Amino acid sequence: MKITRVEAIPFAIPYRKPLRFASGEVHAAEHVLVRVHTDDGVVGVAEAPPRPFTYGETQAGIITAIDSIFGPQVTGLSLLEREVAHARMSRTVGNPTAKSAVDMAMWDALGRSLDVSVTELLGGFTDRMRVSHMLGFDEPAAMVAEAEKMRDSYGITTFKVKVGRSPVSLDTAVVRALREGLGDAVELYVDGNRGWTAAESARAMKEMADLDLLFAEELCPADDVLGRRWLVQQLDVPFIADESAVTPADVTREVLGGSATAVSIKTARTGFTRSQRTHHLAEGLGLEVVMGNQIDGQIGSLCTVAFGAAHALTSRRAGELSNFLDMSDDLLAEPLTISDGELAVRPGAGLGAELDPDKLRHYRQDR
Ligand code: MUC
Ligand code: MG
Repeated sequence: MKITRVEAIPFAIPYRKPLRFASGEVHAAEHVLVRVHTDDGVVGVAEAPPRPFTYGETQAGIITAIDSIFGPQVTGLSLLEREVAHARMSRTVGNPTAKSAVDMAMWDALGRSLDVSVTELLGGFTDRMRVSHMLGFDEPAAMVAEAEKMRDSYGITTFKVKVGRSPVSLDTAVVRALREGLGDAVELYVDGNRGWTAAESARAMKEMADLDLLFAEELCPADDVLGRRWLVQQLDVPFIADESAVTPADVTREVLGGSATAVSIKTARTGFTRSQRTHHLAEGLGLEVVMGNQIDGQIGSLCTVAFGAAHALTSRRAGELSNFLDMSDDLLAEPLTISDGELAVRPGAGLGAELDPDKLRHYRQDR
C-alpha cells in the first residue's frame, strides 16, 4: 500500500451548454486527472477542476503543483498515512483543488486495496443522494424550460438558481418565474457568487420573500465584513458560505463572525480528509450542510456523492451532483445516471470510477 507515483494528466471536454454565473463562465471542462499508483499495482483516481476565477488555480498550475510539490510529498507514504499526507500538503497555503485531488485519489486507492467503497470507509450512512441542479444565467423562460427538462427527464426537484446580476430584478424575475412555472413541489435556493452588494442582496431577498426559498448562498463578498453580517442577521433562511469558507478555519471564522449560518462542502476543494473536518465542525456548530459542486465532471461527481452519502448531515439535503449533464462527454467507461431525482454511489471498491481508455486517449492534452 505504498505510493510509488502520482500522475497529473490534463484533459479537455467541451460543454454542450456553457454555465454562466456572477464570478465567471465555463465552456470546456479543462480539468486534471490525478492517478495515485501503489507498489501493489493499485491505481486510485480523482479529478481536479481548475477555477481560476475563484481560487486562482489554473490547469497548468495544478499540474505543476502536483508534479513539483504534492506528488513528491506523498510518494513513499502508505495509503494508511493520510494524516501525514494532509499535514505535509497543508504546509503549502492555497492550491485547494490540487491537494484535494491527490487526497481523494489516495482514498480511492485505499478502498480498492481493502476492497471496500470510499463511502463505507468514510461512514457508510446511505448509498445515494437527492440531486440539486444548478441553473446558470439566462432569460427567465429559458431557465424555466431547463428546470422543467431536468424535472421531467431525471426527476430532479431541487434547483440552485445563479443570481448576482445588476439590476437585481434580472434575477428576481427568474426566481419568480421558476416558482410560478414549477409550483410549490420544488425546492429553490439562490447563489450570488459575490455578485451583489449587501444592500442589493437585502433588497433582492425582500423581493423574493414570498417565494419560499430554502437557502441563500454567497450573495455578497465576505470581505464586506459588516455589510455581510448586517445582511445575514436579517435573513430568515440559512446563509451558505461557499467560496468564502474553503478551509475548516474559514468556516469557523465566517460562522463565529456572523457572516454565514450554513456551509457548502465541495470535495473538489477539501478532498475527503479536509471535508471530514468541515463536516464534523458543522455538526458541532449545528450548521446546515449542502454538498456543493465545483462544476465537476463525472469523476468529481462520484467523489461528491461518495462523501455526501457517507454521513447523515451531508446526505440530508439534495447535493449538487448534476453539472456533468452539461458536458458533451466524460471519461468513465459506464456513465453516471440520475433517476428519480437521485444519484447512487457506485457499488464496489473505492469510488468505482473505471475509466474508458479510448476516451482518455482522445481527451488528454499531453500526448
Ligand atoms: C458554486 O456553487 O458557486 C461556480 C464557481 C465555483 O467555483 O463553483 C460553482 C458553483
Ligand atoms: Mg456557490
